[in-house]
Amino acid sequence: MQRITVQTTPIEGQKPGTSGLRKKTHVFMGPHYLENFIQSIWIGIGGVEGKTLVLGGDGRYFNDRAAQVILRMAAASGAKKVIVGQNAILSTPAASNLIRINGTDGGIIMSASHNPGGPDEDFGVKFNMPNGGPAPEEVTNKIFEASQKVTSYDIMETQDVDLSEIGETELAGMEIQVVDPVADYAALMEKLFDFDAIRLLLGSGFRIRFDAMHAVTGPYAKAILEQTLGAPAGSVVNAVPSPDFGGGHPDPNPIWAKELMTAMFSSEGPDFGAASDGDGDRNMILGRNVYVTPSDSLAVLAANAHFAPGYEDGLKGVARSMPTSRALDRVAAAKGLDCYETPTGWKFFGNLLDAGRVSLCGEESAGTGSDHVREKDGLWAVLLWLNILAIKQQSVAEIMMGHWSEFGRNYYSRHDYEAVETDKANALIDELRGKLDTLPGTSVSGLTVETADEFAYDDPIDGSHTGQQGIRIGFEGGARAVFRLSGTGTVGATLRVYLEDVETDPMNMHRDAQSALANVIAAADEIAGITRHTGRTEPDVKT
Ligand code: G16
Repeated sequence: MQRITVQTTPIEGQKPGTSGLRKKTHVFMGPHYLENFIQSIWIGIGGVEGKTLVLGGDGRYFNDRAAQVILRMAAASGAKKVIVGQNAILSTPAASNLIRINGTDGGIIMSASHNPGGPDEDFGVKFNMPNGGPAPEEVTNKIFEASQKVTSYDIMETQDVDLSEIGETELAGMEIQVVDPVADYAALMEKLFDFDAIRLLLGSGFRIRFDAMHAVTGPYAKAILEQTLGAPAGSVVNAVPSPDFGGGHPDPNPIWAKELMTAMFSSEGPDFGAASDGDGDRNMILGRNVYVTPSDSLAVLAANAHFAPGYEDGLKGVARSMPTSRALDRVAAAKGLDCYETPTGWKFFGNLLDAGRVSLCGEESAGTGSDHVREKDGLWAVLLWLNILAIKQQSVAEIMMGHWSEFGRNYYSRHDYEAVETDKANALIDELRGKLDTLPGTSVSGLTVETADEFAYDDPIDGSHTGQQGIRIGFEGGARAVFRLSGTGTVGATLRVYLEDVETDPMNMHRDAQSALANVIAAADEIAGITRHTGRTEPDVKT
């Protein structure tokens, strides 16, 4: 075994996006690509010598090989210890938890989240900080700068480390602790939730279906929902993680989780349905014949979290990303809670959670979480829902109806235009930006523009400023359209259009969201010239 120094040259495009660096797998597998980025992480965090890290990933294609490279590089650069999930597997929230309970100097998570996996699909790497949360922009900028200057990296030349057995081993003097990916996470969930109440609910004939989408939450959901809480075997489906997620998109939304939608909208469907994504941080919630939007789910959890032991003293405050619907704000106003609006990206919640300003937060992109870790957490959201259902003894549909009649309903939909040519997408946003001053007061598709601006965020804790976080158009009466480009895609640009309208008349609360939003959709198209710029007449995905 020997340490070697490999000469390299910078590789273009290693700029982390909304959540780490995501590229096509074959790009990551190209010569020096992964190694350059890992070396840039070491430089960006001020070196890895003497440090302890957590390492794991969602098990997608190349996860196992990448883990070996990262371990050999950590050892060659003098890391003290790496705590690795068995077979290099860890869900993102479980990795965040391990970083926190072991007080490590951070961790590396290998995942491209809900993007498909396989040699022709996507791979990703991100660094999480000692608080367990995604690196903030200050650090990702340093990593990117390092990637533009990197000239060499150190790596051990040696055999693979056996990661299949739980226990301690070592690599060139660096300790390696292989841990059960599920145990510590399951123990944390047991502390937060009323497992006895959930057990009673699941023992009473209440049927659930959890779709792990062939991704990382399979083993977690089997252990917690079936083995610990007593859901009948088979309640967790697609539970064995596979490197290409069974050939599907591990994205818990009505489009990609079609199988679950069909089951839940059948006459004999289960009482509760849920799904999670590739790395286990997203969630989708369903009742029989009911789909709960992520924004509504966040609002319902905020209104009812006190039914779970971990939150029985009430919430410190709540936060949502800017494009997320303002259903949460209505709950916060009614309960007298502070409500923060942050840019898209879980990393922006970290300071608020660390400072104790908020204890629950979420995003329209199917992410909900709390101060128990510093990542969004799919299975946590499912367990909080089950805890609430167990205590309230109501169906999901009843909970939604009660919520809307108490707080009002925010109709909401996101329209995605995928793989748009980058120049065309940028031109659309630039044109919108250029006319913001002239929009207020104009009438479009029967709506009058009240406000138009570009969202920027000043972090109330560290004072950092983040600009250009989405164009917001507010209409008289409370409707809203938001435009931004995704920071997680790997092909061209994805234009996201977020559409919302508020309804407080109880007689009008049960409409289909697309029809309820028809005039907002038309106004958004007209204001942004979506068809003119992109040539598209329909979005690729509506959620
Ligand atoms: C990531 C981020 C989320 C963000 C989502 C969508 O989720 O962690 O905070 O909301 O991407 O981002 P964008 O709209 O820029 O594509 P995940 O689950 O992909 O890690």
